Amino acid sequence: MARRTLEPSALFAAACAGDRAALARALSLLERGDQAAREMGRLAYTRGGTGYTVGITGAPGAGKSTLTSAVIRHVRTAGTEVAVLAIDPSSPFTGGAILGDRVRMQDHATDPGVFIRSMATRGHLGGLSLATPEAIRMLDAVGRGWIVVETVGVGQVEVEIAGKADTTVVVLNPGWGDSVQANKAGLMEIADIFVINKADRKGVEETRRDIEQMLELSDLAHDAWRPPILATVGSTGEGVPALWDAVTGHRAFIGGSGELTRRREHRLREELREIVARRLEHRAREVCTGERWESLQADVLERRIDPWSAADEMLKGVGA
Ligand SMILES: Nc1nc2c(ncn2[C@@H]2O[C@H](COP(=O)(O)OP(=O)(O)O)[C@@H](O)[C@H]2O)c(=O)[nH]1
Ligand SMILES: [Mg+2]
Repeated sequence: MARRTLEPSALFAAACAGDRAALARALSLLERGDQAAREMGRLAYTRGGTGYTVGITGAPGAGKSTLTSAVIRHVRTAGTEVAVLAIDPSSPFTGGAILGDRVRMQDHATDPGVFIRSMATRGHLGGLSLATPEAIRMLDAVGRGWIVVETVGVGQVEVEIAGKADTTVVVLNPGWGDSVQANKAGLMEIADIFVINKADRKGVEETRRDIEQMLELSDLAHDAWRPPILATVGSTGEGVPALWDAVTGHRAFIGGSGELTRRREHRLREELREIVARRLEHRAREVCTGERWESLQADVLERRIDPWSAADEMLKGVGA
């Protein structure tokens, strides 16, 4: 029944009861960002709070999806349930995932303990940065304890999203220059754990030294948590148990130090601020149309009124 209805509360209830198709539809509904999405968001927010997010980020081709798949395989041997949100802002119409991701993730398609979703934003007012936390809250609300978020670590918005996880893993490759690129992209600041993936190739030690040098120059090296630098081979799973140990170690560390609470509060405050800003922008576009707008523009152009006074006129009685 829930498959056919779009009514948010019925969909939400079905998703919470473990109906995967309903969960997928609930996420699609959230991505649209309309009134029904608002209602879904309200339902999810009141129920969540126990899930933990792990961000996996890095340049395209670094091996994030391969590594994510290996991480899933590893945690599933212990029976841990996991959800994956793969974010690819470059292809909103295909649902976000490139074919390679799809194929790799098929390995887990029949495992009920794994839920994989790629994100698209379609009409969402706030774009990816506001759609992502809502999708995460939905996965959290239905009881997914671990939520892995794969993001491409290029571009300001993407790096911002990547840095919003509870634990952020930055994936680099061996060889000269990769860490320099990562540093430029702003990935060094958000890293809780570094992974040198494709460690079957030459140059692991050079990359490790590069990262260490950059850490020395940044504040990170002097924080209570010094990001470990690990080596993995995503395609064989080598190094993945140690990576997962580092993730759970970081979780325990920030849980104990109060940093987890601080991070989450900071994220919520930022999100709230962004929602207000986006809604005001949206309202501004609505307001700047029509007759009054046209005539005020004419007044400004003919110097009967200055731009700031004209804006005051436009903003009279405007709510968002
Ligand atoms: N040699 C080698 N290749 C890898 C490794 N991990 C991933 N790859 C390959 O690197 C390519 C990009 O991997 P993918 O996971 O799609 O990267 P993403 O864009 O970061 O998600 C694919 O061809 C993978 O098979 C690894 O550890 N060693
Ligand atoms: Mg990928």
